Amino acid sequence: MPETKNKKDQDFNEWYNEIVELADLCDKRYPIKGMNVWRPYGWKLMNHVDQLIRHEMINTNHDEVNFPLLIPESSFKKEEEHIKGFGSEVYWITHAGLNKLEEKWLLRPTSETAMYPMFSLWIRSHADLPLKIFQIVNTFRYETKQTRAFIRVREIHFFEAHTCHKNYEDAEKQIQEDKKIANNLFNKLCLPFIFCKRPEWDKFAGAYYTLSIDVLMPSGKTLQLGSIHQYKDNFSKPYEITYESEEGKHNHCHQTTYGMSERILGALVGIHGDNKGLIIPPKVAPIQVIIIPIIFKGKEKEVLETCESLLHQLNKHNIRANIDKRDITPGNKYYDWELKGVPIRIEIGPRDLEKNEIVIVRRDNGEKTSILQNSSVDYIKKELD
Ligand code: A5A
Repeated sequence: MPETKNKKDQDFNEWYNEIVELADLCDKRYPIKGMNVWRPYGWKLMNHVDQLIRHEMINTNHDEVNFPLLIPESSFKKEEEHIKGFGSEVYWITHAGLNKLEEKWLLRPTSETAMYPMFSLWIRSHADLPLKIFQIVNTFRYETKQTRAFIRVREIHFFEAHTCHKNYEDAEKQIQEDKKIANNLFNKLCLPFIFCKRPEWDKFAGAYYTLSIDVLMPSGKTLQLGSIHQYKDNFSKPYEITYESEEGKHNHCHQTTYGMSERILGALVGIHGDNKGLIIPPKVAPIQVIIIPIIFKGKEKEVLETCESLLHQLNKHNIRANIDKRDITPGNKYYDWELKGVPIRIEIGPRDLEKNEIVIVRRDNGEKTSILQNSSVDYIKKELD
């Protein structure tokens, strides 16, 4: 079987760069550095990860919102630490059409300063709390370190949850919930991680404290896949986010945020992949099962019919499956789908039909098993789980 030019255990970085393009995840030739084009296969994969995140959010009573991309300079400048942290990383808009703007706008690097002026209008009383919202949008950061597909980009596919609470204790409970969400999500993605309390100098700009979600990459470096922040009332004071308590007192909210990005894809590629290509966890694989008909003259019809009937059954059970009917050799098809990281390959040829069997090959460990056709759906479901 053909392998990548660069080897994962010899030159991890070059192997990574090769694989993200070979597997059609993204195209880095777009003429702005750090702004890559999502190709269909990569975008599907990202969407499946987003769906897992949405599922966790909905289960924990977060509502999805969508804020404008642009933020007025005056809103941005309200929290001092935040500006110090992000000031050198933002893109500014100074003109609109032929006019110079009276007040500059910036492209959101994250959305605290877009959301919090609105929160101060939305939150009136203790009955409005907790407020738990999230969005999945693009954010922009003028990264000056070397950019890398998914791992460090300048236009970021970004998830951010923002919550407001009555007091510090309630905000702390939110952080416990956030940790559970991370456990559920990264278990499904088969990514081992640790939480790590960041030292003072490395906490998020404006946060009281920051927990990072870190994985170990094969290069030996850690990669921060997400972060959970306790803000206390650091933002609610400058943004005047207050509520009236049961006793009629006006208090500042305590806030948290939770951020993740397409960097998760970087970890999936880097940690799971091998020299044949991607290995995608079934929960997020755009195609979970690929069926390859092994065609011999005179037996085409029978083989294809069996493939179609299996495809139909798999789809009925919500398994994302496809048949590769291209006019190329089975070997070339195996190579393509291994590169794309499809978890299960099924081979069906005339000899299998005679025995009422199909052949199942797992992408992760290469295990090859023949099973009876009538037990195939249950078997495949179990293997995907
Ligand atoms: N407002 C909070 C949630 C926030 O912005 N936190 S953060 O700055 O730490 O970003 C959240 C996550 O986004 C990071 O943990 C990291 O995984 C990811 N991220 C940050 N900058 C990135 C970049 N340039 N490219 C890809 N992912 C990035």
